[in-house]
Amino acid sequence: MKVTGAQALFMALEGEGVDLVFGIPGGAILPAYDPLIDSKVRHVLTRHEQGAGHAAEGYAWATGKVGVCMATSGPGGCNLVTALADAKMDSVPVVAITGQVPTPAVGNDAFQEADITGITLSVTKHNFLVKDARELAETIREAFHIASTGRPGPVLVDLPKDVQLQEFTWSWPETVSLPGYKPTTKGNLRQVREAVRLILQAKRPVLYVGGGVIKANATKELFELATEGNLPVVTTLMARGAFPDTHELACGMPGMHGAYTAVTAMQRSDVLVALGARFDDRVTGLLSGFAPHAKVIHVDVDPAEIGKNRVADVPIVGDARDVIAKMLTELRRKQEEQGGAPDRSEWLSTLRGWLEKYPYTYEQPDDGPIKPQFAIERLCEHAKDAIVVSGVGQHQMWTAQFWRFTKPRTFITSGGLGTMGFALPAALGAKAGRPDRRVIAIDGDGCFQMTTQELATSRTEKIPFITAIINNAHLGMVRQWQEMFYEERYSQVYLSHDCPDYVKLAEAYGAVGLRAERPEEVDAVIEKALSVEDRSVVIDFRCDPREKVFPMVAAGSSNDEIILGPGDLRPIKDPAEAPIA
Ligand SMILES: Cc1ncc(C[n+]2csc(CCOP(=O)(O)OP(=O)(O)O)c2C)c(N)n1
Repeated sequence: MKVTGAQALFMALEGEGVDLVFGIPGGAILPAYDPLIDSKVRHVLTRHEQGAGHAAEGYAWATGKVGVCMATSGPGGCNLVTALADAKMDSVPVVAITGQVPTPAVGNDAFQEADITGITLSVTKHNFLVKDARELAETIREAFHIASTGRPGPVLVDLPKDVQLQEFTWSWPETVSLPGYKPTTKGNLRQVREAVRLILQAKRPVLYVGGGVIKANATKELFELATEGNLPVVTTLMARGAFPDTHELACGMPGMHGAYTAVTAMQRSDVLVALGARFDDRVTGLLSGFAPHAKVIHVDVDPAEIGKNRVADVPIVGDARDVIAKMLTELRRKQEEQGGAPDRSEWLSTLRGWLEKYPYTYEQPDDGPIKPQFAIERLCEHAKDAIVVSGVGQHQMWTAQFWRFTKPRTFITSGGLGTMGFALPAALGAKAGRPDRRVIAIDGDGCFQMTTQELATSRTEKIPFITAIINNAHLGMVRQWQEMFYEERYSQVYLSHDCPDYVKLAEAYGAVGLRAERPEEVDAVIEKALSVEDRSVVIDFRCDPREKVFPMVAAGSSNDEIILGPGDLRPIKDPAEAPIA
Protein backbone atom coordinates (compact mmCIF):
# COMPACT_ATOMS: atom_id res chain seq x y z
CA MET A 1 0.00 0.00 0.00
CA LYS A 2 1.39 3.43 -1.00
CA VAL A 3 1.15 6.11 1.70
CA THR A 4 2.66 9.50 2.39
CA GLY A 5 4.90 10.12 5.36
CA ALA A 6 2.06 12.10 6.95
CA GLN A 7 -0.36 9.18 6.57
CA ALA A 8 2.27 6.83 7.90
CA LEU A 9 2.68 9.01 10.98
CA PHE A 10 -0.93 8.48 12.01
CA MET A 11 -0.92 4.82 11.06
CA ALA A 12 2.12 4.43 13.30
CA LEU A 13 0.51 6.40 16.14
CA GLU A 14 -2.59 4.23 15.86
CA GLY A 15 -0.34 1.18 15.84
CA GLU A 16 1.12 2.38 19.12
CA GLY A 17 -2.39 2.64 20.59
CA VAL A 18 -2.43 6.44 20.73
CA ASP A 19 -5.95 7.80 21.17
CA LEU A 20 -5.18 11.44 21.90
CA VAL A 21 -2.62 14.07 20.93
CA PHE A 22 -2.33 17.68 22.02
CA GLY A 23 -0.98 20.27 19.63
CA ILE A 24 -1.12 23.27 17.33
CA PRO A 25 -0.65 23.12 13.54
CA GLY A 26 1.52 25.38 11.35
CA GLY A 27 3.28 25.52 8.00
CA ALA A 28 5.89 22.80 8.38
CA ILE A 29 3.50 20.28 9.96
CA LEU A 30 0.58 21.05 7.62
CA PRO A 31 0.82 17.78 5.65
CA ALA A 32 0.42 15.79 8.88
CA TYR A 33 -2.69 17.68 9.96
CA ASP A 34 -4.55 16.52 6.83
CA PRO A 35 -4.61 12.73 7.42
CA LEU A 36 -5.33 13.52 11.08
CA ILE A 37 -8.88 14.31 9.97
CA ASP A 38 -9.42 10.69 8.88
CA SER A 39 -7.49 9.01 11.68
CA LYS A 40 -8.86 7.51 14.89
CA VAL A 41 -6.59 9.76 16.93
CA ARG A 42 -8.31 12.64 18.71
CA HIS A 43 -6.45 15.93 18.51
CA VAL A 44 -6.91 18.52 21.26
CA LEU A 45 -6.11 21.99 19.98
CA THR A 46 -4.36 23.79 22.81
CA ARG A 47 -3.78 27.52 22.82
CA HIS A 48 -0.01 27.34 23.35
CA GLU A 49 2.48 24.59 22.56
CA GLN A 50 3.74 24.67 26.15
CA GLY A 51 0.17 23.79 27.07
CA ALA A 52 0.24 20.87 24.63
CA GLY A 53 3.48 19.61 26.20
CA HIS A 54 2.23 19.83 29.79
CA ALA A 55 -1.12 18.34 28.76
CA ALA A 56 0.77 15.37 27.33
CA GLU A 57 2.57 15.10 30.66
CA GLY A 58 -0.68 15.28 32.66
CA TYR A 59 -2.17 12.62 30.42
CA ALA A 60 0.87 10.38 30.92
CA TRP A 61 0.87 10.87 34.70
CA ALA A 62 -2.84 10.14 35.05
CA THR A 63 -3.04 7.17 32.68
CA GLY A 64 0.40 5.57 32.86
CA LYS A 65 0.53 5.71 29.05
CA VAL A 66 2.76 7.78 26.77
CA GLY A 67 1.51 11.36 26.27
CA VAL A 68 1.81 12.81 22.76
CA CYS A 69 2.13 16.41 21.62
CA MET A 70 2.57 17.99 18.20
CA ALA A 71 3.89 21.32 17.00
CA THR A 72 5.14 23.03 13.92
CA SER A 73 8.76 23.94 13.24
CA GLY A 74 10.64 26.92 14.70
CA PRO A 75 8.48 28.73 17.30
CA GLY A 76 6.17 25.73 17.68
CA GLY A 77 8.97 23.38 18.62
CA CYS A 78 10.68 26.02 20.76
CA ASN A 79 7.47 26.50 22.74
CA LEU A 80 7.60 22.80 23.62
CA VAL A 81 11.03 23.05 25.18
CA THR A 82 9.93 23.88 28.75
CA ALA A 83 7.50 20.97 28.80
CA LEU A 84 10.13 18.58 27.43
CA ALA A 85 12.64 19.72 30.06
CA ASP A 86 9.94 19.25 32.67
CA ALA A 87 9.20 15.72 31.44
CA LYS A 88 12.92 14.90 31.41
CA MET A 89 13.43 16.02 35.00
CA ASP A 90 10.37 14.14 36.24
CA SER A 91 10.80 11.03 34.03
CA VAL A 92 7.46 11.45 32.28
CA PRO A 93 6.97 9.41 29.09
CA VAL A 94 6.15 11.87 26.30
CA VAL A 95 6.58 11.73 22.53
CA ALA A 96 6.72 15.10 20.75
CA ILE A 97 6.24 15.30 16.99
CA THR A 98 7.49 18.47 15.33
CA GLY A 99 7.34 19.69 11.76
CA GLN A 100 10.59 20.81 10.19
CA VAL A 101 11.39 22.85 7.08
CA PRO A 102 11.99 20.68 3.98
CA THR A 103 15.30 18.79 4.06
CA PRO A 104 16.96 20.85 1.28
CA ALA A 105 16.27 24.00 3.36
CA VAL A 106 17.58 22.60 6.66
CA GLY A 107 20.56 24.67 7.81
CA ASN A 108 19.62 27.59 5.55
CA ASP A 109 17.91 29.79 8.14
CA ALA A 110 14.69 29.08 6.30
CA PHE A 111 11.45 30.64 7.50
CA GLN A 112 10.49 29.09 10.85
CA GLU A 113 13.56 26.94 10.97
CA ALA A 114 15.01 26.05 14.34
CA ASP A 115 17.45 23.25 15.03
CA ILE A 116 15.00 21.56 17.36
CA THR A 117 16.99 18.33 17.68
CA GLY A 118 19.98 20.45 18.70
CA ILE A 119 17.93 22.62 21.03
CA THR A 120 16.26 19.69 22.77
CA LEU A 121 19.27 17.39 22.91
CA SER A 122 19.81 17.93 26.61
CA VAL A 123 16.14 18.01 27.61
CA THR A 124 15.02 14.83 25.88
CA LYS A 125 15.88 11.22 26.57
CA HIS A 126 16.47 10.93 22.84
CA ASN A 127 15.51 12.70 19.65
CA PHE A 128 15.30 11.89 15.95
CA LEU A 129 15.38 13.82 12.68
CA VAL A 130 13.66 11.64 10.09
CA LYS A 131 15.24 12.08 6.68
CA ASP A 132 13.42 9.35 4.77
CA ALA A 133 9.74 8.48 5.18
CA ARG A 134 10.54 4.78 4.83
CA GLU A 135 12.10 5.03 8.32
CA LEU A 136 9.14 6.78 9.86
CA ALA A 137 7.15 3.87 11.26
CA GLU A 138 10.29 2.33 12.72
CA THR A 139 11.29 5.67 14.25
CA ILE A 140 7.88 6.18 15.85
CA ARG A 141 8.05 2.69 17.33
CA GLU A 142 11.51 3.39 18.66
CA ALA A 143 10.39 6.72 20.08
CA PHE A 144 7.54 5.11 22.05
CA HIS A 145 9.79 2.29 23.19
CA ILE A 146 12.48 4.66 24.46
CA ALA A 147 9.96 7.03 26.09
CA SER A 148 8.22 4.30 28.05
CA THR A 149 10.93 1.80 29.02
CA GLY A 150 13.80 1.94 31.48
CA ARG A 151 13.68 5.36 33.08
CA PRO A 152 10.79 7.00 31.18
CA GLY A 153 11.27 10.36 29.53
CA PRO A 154 10.49 12.60 26.57
CA VAL A 155 11.47 11.73 22.99
CA LEU A 156 11.18 14.15 20.08
CA VAL A 157 10.67 13.19 16.44
CA ASP A 158 11.35 15.96 13.93
CA LEU A 159 9.68 15.53 10.54
CA PRO A 160 10.76 17.71 7.60
CA LYS A 161 7.87 18.76 5.39
CA ASP A 162 9.12 16.87 2.31
CA VAL A 163 9.39 13.68 4.38
CA GLN A 164 5.73 14.10 5.37
CA LEU A 165 4.87 14.37 1.66
CA GLN A 166 7.12 11.52 0.47
CA GLU A 167 5.28 8.48 -0.90
CA PHE A 168 6.44 5.00 -0.10
CA THR A 169 5.15 1.49 0.47
CA TRP A 170 3.83 1.05 4.01
CA SER A 171 5.09 -1.68 6.27
CA TRP A 172 4.78 -2.01 10.03
CA PRO A 173 7.86 -3.17 11.89
CA GLU A 174 6.67 -5.87 14.29
CA THR A 175 9.58 -5.47 16.68
CA VAL A 176 11.87 -2.74 17.88
CA SER A 177 15.55 -3.43 17.60
CA LEU A 178 17.85 -1.01 19.38
CA PRO A 179 21.15 -2.76 20.04
CA GLY A 180 22.56 0.26 21.90
CA TYR A 181 19.60 0.61 24.25
CA LYS A 182 18.97 -2.20 26.69
CA PRO A 183 17.89 -0.90 30.09
CA THR A 184 18.55 -3.25 32.97
CA THR A 185 15.17 -3.98 34.49
CA LYS A 186 15.82 -7.18 36.44
CA GLY A 187 17.42 -6.59 39.81
CA ASN A 188 20.40 -8.72 40.77
CA LEU A 189 19.32 -11.39 43.27
CA ARG A 190 22.57 -11.41 45.20
CA GLN A 191 22.22 -7.67 45.79
CA VAL A 192 18.58 -8.10 46.76
CA ARG A 193 19.60 -10.67 49.37
CA GLU A 194 22.24 -8.33 50.75
CA ALA A 195 19.66 -5.54 50.90
CA VAL A 196 17.21 -7.71 52.83
CA ARG A 197 19.96 -8.80 55.20
CA LEU A 198 20.65 -5.14 56.01
CA ILE A 199 16.95 -4.35 56.38
CA LEU A 200 16.46 -7.20 58.82
CA GLN A 201 19.43 -6.11 60.91
CA ALA A 202 18.36 -2.47 60.95
CA LYS A 203 17.11 -0.82 64.10
CA ARG A 204 15.90 2.36 62.41
CA PRO A 205 15.09 1.51 58.79
CA VAL A 206 13.25 3.91 56.48
CA LEU A 207 11.84 3.31 53.01
CA TYR A 208 12.65 6.46 51.04
CA VAL A 209 10.12 6.24 48.22
CA GLY A 210 10.47 8.34 45.07
CA GLY A 211 8.49 8.88 41.90
CA GLY A 212 10.09 5.84 40.27
CA VAL A 213 7.82 3.60 42.34
CA ILE A 214 4.75 5.19 40.78
CA LYS A 215 6.29 5.16 37.29
CA ALA A 216 7.03 1.44 37.68
CA ASN A 217 3.49 0.71 38.94
CA ALA A 218 5.09 -0.84 42.00
CA THR A 219 2.82 0.54 44.73
CA LYS A 220 1.15 -2.78 45.53
CA GLU A 221 4.55 -4.43 46.03
CA LEU A 222 5.69 -1.43 48.09
CA PHE A 223 2.65 -1.72 50.37
CA GLU A 224 3.36 -5.40 51.00
CA LEU A 225 7.06 -4.80 51.63
CA ALA A 226 6.35 -1.99 54.10
CA THR A 227 3.55 -3.69 55.99
CA GLU A 228 5.05 -7.18 56.13
CA GLY A 229 8.46 -5.84 57.06
CA ASN A 230 7.05 -3.25 59.49
CA LEU A 231 9.03 -0.57 57.68
CA PRO A 232 8.19 3.14 57.97
CA VAL A 233 7.75 5.00 54.69
CA VAL A 234 8.47 8.52 53.50
CA THR A 235 7.06 9.59 50.14
CA THR A 236 8.80 12.38 48.22
CA LEU A 237 6.93 15.13 46.37
CA MET A 238 7.03 12.93 43.27
CA ALA A 239 5.80 9.91 45.18
CA ARG A 240 2.84 11.34 47.10
CA GLY A 241 0.16 8.67 46.88
CA ALA A 242 2.61 5.79 46.40
CA PHE A 243 1.82 4.75 49.98
CA PRO A 244 -1.37 5.81 51.77
CA ASP A 245 -0.93 8.83 54.03
CA THR A 246 -3.58 7.31 56.27
CA HIS A 247 -1.45 4.25 57.14
CA GLU A 248 0.31 4.11 60.51
CA LEU A 249 3.67 3.45 58.81
CA ALA A 250 3.37 6.65 56.72
CA CYS A 251 5.73 9.39 57.91
CA GLY A 252 4.83 11.95 55.24
CA MET A 253 6.94 13.89 52.79
CA PRO A 254 10.65 14.54 53.34
CA GLY A 255 12.58 17.55 52.09
CA MET A 256 12.88 21.30 52.33
CA HIS A 257 9.20 21.69 53.29
CA GLY A 258 8.67 18.14 54.47
CA ALA A 259 7.20 16.82 57.68
CA TYR A 260 9.45 16.86 60.73
CA THR A 261 8.92 13.13 61.14
CA ALA A 262 9.89 12.28 57.56
CA VAL A 263 12.95 14.55 57.60
CA THR A 264 14.16 13.42 60.99
CA ALA A 265 13.40 9.74 60.42
CA MET A 266 15.83 9.85 57.50
CA GLN A 267 18.39 11.80 59.53
CA ARG A 268 18.31 9.18 62.30
CA SER A 269 17.93 6.12 60.12
CA ASP A 270 20.54 3.37 60.15
CA VAL A 271 19.36 1.81 56.89
CA LEU A 272 17.84 3.96 54.20
CA VAL A 273 16.16 2.10 51.36
CA ALA A 274 15.88 4.47 48.40
CA LEU A 275 13.33 3.14 45.93
CA GLY A 276 13.11 5.06 42.64
CA ALA A 277 14.36 8.20 44.39
CA ARG A 278 17.33 10.32 43.40
CA PHE A 279 18.68 12.05 46.52
CA ASP A 280 17.59 15.41 45.12
CA ASP A 281 19.03 18.44 46.92
CA ARG A 282 15.51 19.45 47.94
CA VAL A 283 15.33 16.18 49.90
CA THR A 284 18.87 15.85 51.24
CA GLY A 285 19.51 19.45 52.28
CA LEU A 286 23.25 19.85 52.84
CA LEU A 287 24.44 16.58 51.35
CA SER A 288 27.31 16.07 53.79
CA GLY A 289 24.87 16.24 56.71
CA PHE A 290 22.21 13.99 55.20
CA ALA A 291 21.30 10.76 56.99
CA PRO A 292 24.82 10.58 58.39
CA HIS A 293 24.52 7.17 60.04
CA ALA A 294 22.59 5.36 57.37
CA LYS A 295 23.74 2.52 55.22
CA VAL A 296 22.13 3.11 51.84
CA ILE A 297 20.36 0.62 49.63
CA HIS A 298 19.67 2.36 46.33
CA VAL A 299 17.25 0.86 43.82
CA ASP A 300 16.95 2.66 40.50
CA VAL A 301 16.37 1.71 36.90
CA ASP A 302 18.82 4.41 35.83
CA PRO A 303 22.38 3.36 36.74
CA ALA A 304 23.49 7.00 36.40
CA GLU A 305 21.48 7.87 39.53
CA ILE A 306 23.26 5.36 41.73
CA GLY A 307 26.13 6.95 43.58
CA LYS A 308 25.47 10.30 41.89
CA ASN A 309 24.82 12.20 45.09
CA ARG A 310 25.28 9.60 47.81
CA VAL A 311 27.37 6.47 47.81
CA ALA A 312 25.22 3.36 47.88
CA ASP A 313 26.27 0.51 50.15
CA VAL A 314 23.99 -1.80 48.20
CA PRO A 315 23.33 -0.57 44.66
CA ILE A 316 20.58 -2.36 42.74
CA VAL A 317 19.89 -1.42 39.14
CA GLY A 318 16.45 -2.49 38.04
CA ASP A 319 12.81 -1.71 37.61
CA ALA A 320 11.33 -0.82 41.00
CA ARG A 321 8.52 -3.33 40.62
CA ASP A 322 10.83 -6.21 39.83
CA VAL A 323 13.26 -5.35 42.63
CA ILE A 324 10.62 -4.70 45.30
CA ALA A 325 8.86 -7.96 44.40
CA LYS A 326 12.16 -9.82 44.76
CA MET A 327 12.88 -8.06 48.07
CA LEU A 328 9.46 -9.08 49.30
CA THR A 329 9.99 -12.74 48.43
CA GLU A 330 13.37 -12.73 50.16
CA LEU A 331 12.02 -10.84 53.18
CA ARG A 332 9.15 -13.30 53.58
CA ARG A 333 11.52 -16.25 53.37
CA LYS A 334 13.91 -14.80 55.94
CA GLN A 335 11.18 -13.59 58.30
CA GLU A 336 9.56 -17.02 58.20
CA GLU A 337 12.90 -18.54 59.14
CA GLN A 338 13.32 -16.19 62.08
CA GLY A 339 9.69 -16.25 63.19
CA GLY A 340 8.37 -12.91 61.94
CA ALA A 341 9.42 -9.31 61.40
CA PRO A 342 12.03 -7.89 63.77
CA ASP A 343 10.71 -6.01 66.76
CA ARG A 344 10.67 -2.39 65.66
CA SER A 345 8.34 -1.11 68.36
CA GLU A 346 10.87 1.36 69.80
CA TRP A 347 11.60 3.02 66.44
CA LEU A 348 7.96 3.06 65.40
CA SER A 349 6.86 4.56 68.68
CA THR A 350 9.55 7.26 68.38
CA LEU A 351 8.18 8.10 64.94
CA ARG A 352 4.60 8.16 66.19
CA GLY A 353 5.68 10.45 68.99
CA TRP A 354 7.18 12.89 66.49
CA LEU A 355 4.08 12.72 64.31
CA GLU A 356 1.98 13.75 67.30
CA LYS A 357 4.39 16.35 68.60
CA TYR A 358 5.29 18.01 65.29
CA PRO A 359 2.38 17.80 62.85
CA TYR A 360 1.91 20.35 60.06
CA THR A 361 0.16 23.28 61.70
CA TYR A 362 -1.55 26.56 60.89
CA GLU A 363 -4.14 28.69 62.58
CA GLN A 364 -7.30 29.76 60.83
CA PRO A 365 -8.80 32.79 62.65
CA ASP A 366 -12.62 32.79 62.52
CA ASP A 367 -12.72 36.33 61.22
CA GLY A 368 -10.27 35.67 58.39
CA PRO A 369 -8.29 36.08 56.28
CA ILE A 370 -8.50 32.65 54.62
CA LYS A 371 -5.38 30.63 55.26
CA PRO A 372 -4.21 28.73 52.18
CA GLN A 373 -3.84 25.52 54.17
CA PHE A 374 -7.47 25.79 55.29
CA ALA A 375 -8.75 26.13 51.72
CA ILE A 376 -6.70 23.09 50.66
CA GLU A 377 -7.78 21.00 53.65
CA ARG A 378 -11.42 21.78 52.99
CA LEU A 379 -11.03 20.93 49.30
CA CYS A 380 -9.50 17.60 50.25
CA GLU A 381 -12.32 16.93 52.69
CA HIS A 382 -14.93 17.51 49.97
CA ALA A 383 -13.12 15.82 47.06
CA LYS A 384 -10.93 13.08 48.54
CA ASP A 385 -10.95 10.97 45.39
CA ALA A 386 -9.91 13.69 42.97
CA ILE A 387 -6.77 13.70 40.86
CA VAL A 388 -4.89 16.74 42.13
CA VAL A 389 -2.54 18.80 39.98
CA SER A 390 -0.46 21.64 41.32
CA GLY A 391 1.57 24.57 40.10
CA VAL A 392 4.88 25.54 41.66
CA GLY A 393 5.38 27.58 44.78
CA GLN A 394 3.88 27.77 48.25
CA HIS A 395 0.54 26.35 47.16
CA GLN A 396 2.36 23.30 45.76
CA MET A 397 4.01 22.63 49.11
CA TRP A 398 0.78 23.15 51.06
CA THR A 399 -1.00 20.80 48.68
CA ALA A 400 1.69 18.16 49.14
CA GLN A 401 1.47 18.66 52.92
CA PHE A 402 -2.25 18.95 53.57
CA TRP A 403 -3.88 16.76 50.94
CA ARG A 404 -4.21 13.18 52.21
CA PHE A 405 -3.10 11.03 49.30
CA THR A 406 -4.04 7.38 49.37
CA LYS A 407 -3.61 6.23 45.78
CA PRO A 408 -0.89 6.50 43.11
CA ARG A 409 -1.30 8.80 40.11
CA THR A 410 -3.52 11.16 42.09
CA PHE A 411 -0.95 13.92 42.55
CA ILE A 412 0.54 15.46 39.43
CA THR A 413 3.15 18.13 39.92
CA SER A 414 6.29 19.64 38.45
CA GLY A 415 8.98 18.55 40.87
CA GLY A 416 12.36 18.56 39.16
CA LEU A 417 12.09 21.62 36.95
CA GLY A 418 9.56 23.45 39.12
CA THR A 419 7.66 24.87 36.17
CA MET A 420 5.19 27.63 36.94
CA GLY A 421 2.24 27.31 34.55
CA PHE A 422 2.28 23.51 34.71
CA ALA A 423 -0.99 22.97 36.55
CA LEU A 424 -3.68 24.18 34.17
CA PRO A 425 -2.56 22.34 31.02
CA ALA A 426 -1.50 19.26 33.02
CA ALA A 427 -4.98 19.18 34.57
CA LEU A 428 -6.44 19.42 31.07
CA GLY A 429 -4.32 16.45 29.98
CA ALA A 430 -5.16 14.44 33.09
CA LYS A 431 -8.89 14.98 32.60
CA ALA A 432 -8.62 14.16 28.88
CA GLY A 433 -6.94 10.88 29.83
CA ARG A 434 -9.24 10.10 32.77
CA PRO A 435 -12.64 11.61 31.89
CA ASP A 436 -14.19 9.41 34.57
CA ARG A 437 -12.29 11.21 37.34
CA ARG A 438 -12.66 14.58 39.02
CA VAL A 439 -9.56 16.68 38.37
CA ILE A 440 -8.62 19.65 40.56
CA ALA A 441 -5.75 22.00 39.82
CA ILE A 442 -4.50 23.85 42.89
CA ASP A 443 -2.64 26.79 41.47
CA GLY A 444 -0.91 29.99 42.51
CA ASP A 445 -2.11 33.30 41.14
CA GLY A 446 1.31 33.74 39.51
CA CYS A 447 1.34 30.27 37.96
CA PHE A 448 -2.26 30.56 36.78
CA GLN A 449 -1.42 33.66 34.78
CA MET A 450 1.27 31.80 32.84
CA THR A 451 -1.06 29.32 31.10
CA THR A 452 -4.60 30.64 31.70
CA GLN A 453 -5.42 30.41 28.00
CA GLU A 454 -5.88 26.64 28.24
CA LEU A 455 -9.25 27.41 29.84
CA ALA A 456 -10.33 28.09 26.25
CA THR A 457 -9.16 24.59 25.28
CA SER A 458 -11.08 23.16 28.22
CA ARG A 459 -14.24 24.92 27.05
CA THR A 460 -14.08 24.17 23.32
CA GLU A 461 -12.88 20.58 23.77
CA LYS A 462 -15.28 19.92 26.66
CA ILE A 463 -12.62 18.81 29.10
CA PRO A 464 -13.82 20.27 32.42
CA PHE A 465 -11.79 20.54 35.60
CA ILE A 466 -11.67 22.74 38.68
CA THR A 467 -8.90 25.26 39.28
CA ALA A 468 -8.55 26.49 42.84
CA ILE A 469 -6.39 29.59 42.83
CA ILE A 470 -4.62 30.18 46.12
CA ASN A 471 -4.65 33.90 45.47
CA ASN A 472 -2.16 35.50 47.82
CA ALA A 473 -1.56 38.49 45.52
CA HIS A 474 2.13 37.62 45.34
CA LEU A 475 4.73 35.36 43.88
CA GLY A 476 4.39 33.84 47.30
CA MET A 477 7.34 31.49 47.48
CA VAL A 478 9.74 34.20 46.34
CA ARG A 479 8.14 36.61 48.78
CA GLN A 480 8.74 34.06 51.57
CA TRP A 481 12.45 33.85 50.74
CA GLN A 482 12.74 37.63 50.58
CA GLU A 483 11.03 37.90 53.95
CA MET A 484 13.21 35.26 55.59
CA PHE A 485 16.57 35.67 53.88
CA TYR A 486 16.60 39.21 52.44
CA GLU A 487 15.42 41.11 55.49
CA GLU A 488 11.91 41.70 54.15
CA ARG A 489 13.24 43.65 51.18
CA TYR A 490 10.47 42.74 48.77
CA SER A 491 11.54 42.97 45.17
CA GLN A 492 9.15 42.35 42.26
CA VAL A 493 6.85 39.91 44.00
CA TYR A 494 3.59 41.84 44.26
CA LEU A 495 0.87 40.79 41.79
CA SER A 496 -2.41 42.17 43.27
CA HIS A 497 -5.45 40.29 44.53
CA ASP A 498 -7.86 41.56 41.91
CA CYS A 499 -6.00 42.13 38.68
CA PRO A 500 -7.08 40.20 36.78
CA ASP A 501 -10.55 39.68 38.17
CA TYR A 502 -10.39 35.87 38.17
CA VAL A 503 -14.16 35.44 38.29
CA LYS A 504 -14.68 37.60 35.19
CA LEU A 505 -11.74 35.97 33.48
CA ALA A 506 -13.22 32.52 34.08
CA GLU A 507 -16.55 33.71 32.71
CA ALA A 508 -14.85 35.13 29.62
CA TYR A 509 -13.55 31.62 28.92
CA GLY A 510 -16.98 30.07 29.40
CA ALA A 511 -16.04 28.63 32.79
CA VAL A 512 -17.81 29.23 36.10
CA GLY A 513 -16.03 31.78 38.28
CA LEU A 514 -16.41 31.67 42.07
CA ARG A 515 -14.80 33.59 44.89
CA ALA A 516 -14.30 33.06 48.62
CA GLU A 517 -13.06 35.96 50.71
CA ARG A 518 -13.89 34.77 54.22
CA PRO A 519 -13.30 31.41 55.90
CA GLU A 520 -17.03 30.82 56.33
CA GLU A 521 -17.52 31.04 52.56
CA VAL A 522 -14.99 28.33 51.74
CA ASP A 523 -17.21 25.25 52.12
CA ALA A 524 -20.13 26.69 50.18
CA VAL A 525 -17.90 27.72 47.30
CA ILE A 526 -16.32 24.27 47.13
CA GLU A 527 -19.74 22.61 47.17
CA LYS A 528 -20.90 24.89 44.38
CA ALA A 529 -17.79 24.09 42.32
CA LEU A 530 -18.28 20.35 42.78
CA SER A 531 -21.87 20.62 41.61
CA VAL A 532 -20.73 21.79 38.16
CA GLU A 533 -20.02 18.88 35.80
CA ASP A 534 -20.24 20.26 32.29
CA ARG A 535 -17.66 23.02 32.34
CA SER A 536 -14.56 24.15 34.13
CA VAL A 537 -14.71 26.11 37.36
CA VAL A 538 -12.22 28.64 38.66
CA ILE A 539 -12.28 29.41 42.37
CA ASP A 540 -10.55 32.56 43.53
CA PHE A 541 -9.58 31.87 47.14
CA ARG A 542 -8.49 35.26 48.47
CA CYS A 543 -5.82 34.14 50.90
CA ASP A 544 -3.54 35.66 53.50
CA PRO A 545 -0.43 36.90 51.61
CA ARG A 546 1.73 36.69 54.74
CA GLU A 547 1.38 32.97 55.32
CA LYS A 548 4.64 31.05 54.99
CA VAL A 549 5.36 27.39 54.37
CA PHE A 550 6.76 25.46 57.32
CA PRO A 551 8.59 23.32 58.24
CA MET A 552 11.56 24.61 56.29
CA VAL A 553 15.15 23.57 55.87
CA ALA A 554 16.90 26.64 54.47
CA ALA A 555 18.81 26.05 51.24
CA GLY A 556 22.33 24.81 52.00
CA SER A 557 21.49 23.84 55.60
CA SER A 558 21.55 20.40 57.09
CA ASN A 559 18.21 18.70 57.62
CA ASP A 560 19.02 18.78 61.35
CA GLU A 561 18.49 22.56 61.16
CA ILE A 562 14.80 22.20 60.39
CA ILE A 563 12.69 25.24 61.28
CA LEU A 564 9.18 24.39 62.43
CA GLY A 565 7.48 27.75 62.30
CA PRO A 566 7.69 31.54 62.21
CA GLY A 567 10.29 33.23 64.40
CA ASP A 568 12.88 30.53 63.68
CA LEU A 569 10.96 28.03 65.80
CA ARG A 570 13.13 24.93 66.24
CA PRO A 571 12.14 21.56 67.65
CA ILE A 572 12.70 21.13 71.36
CA LYS A 573 15.63 18.80 71.50
CA ASP A 574 14.76 15.87 73.66
CA PRO A 575 18.00 14.07 74.59
CA ALA A 576 16.41 10.89 73.28
CA GLU A 577 16.06 12.55 69.89
CA ALA A 578 19.59 13.88 69.67
CA PRO A 579 21.62 12.77 66.68
CA ILE A 580 22.89 9.28 67.14
CA ALA A 581 26.65 9.20 67.34
C1 LIG B 1 8.54 29.54 34.85
C2 LIG B 1 9.04 29.90 36.20
N1 LIG B 1 9.45 31.17 36.45
C3 LIG B 1 9.88 31.50 37.69
C4 LIG B 1 9.93 30.59 38.70
C5 LIG B 1 10.44 30.97 40.09
N2 LIG B 1 9.38 30.84 41.08
C6 LIG B 1 9.23 29.76 41.87
S1 LIG B 1 7.89 29.82 42.86
C7 LIG B 1 7.49 31.34 42.27
C8 LIG B 1 6.27 32.05 42.79
C9 LIG B 1 5.02 31.38 42.41
O1 LIG B 1 3.96 32.27 42.68
P1 LIG B 1 2.46 31.78 42.70
O2 LIG B 1 2.13 31.04 41.45
O3 LIG B 1 1.58 32.92 42.99
O4 LIG B 1 2.45 30.71 43.86
P2 LIG B 1 2.65 30.89 45.44
O5 LIG B 1 4.09 30.66 45.74
O6 LIG B 1 2.21 32.27 45.79
O7 LIG B 1 1.79 29.84 46.04
C10 LIG B 1 8.40 31.77 41.31
C11 LIG B 1 8.36 33.08 40.62
C12 LIG B 1 9.50 29.28 38.38
N3 LIG B 1 9.54 28.30 39.28
N4 LIG B 1 9.05 28.97 37.16
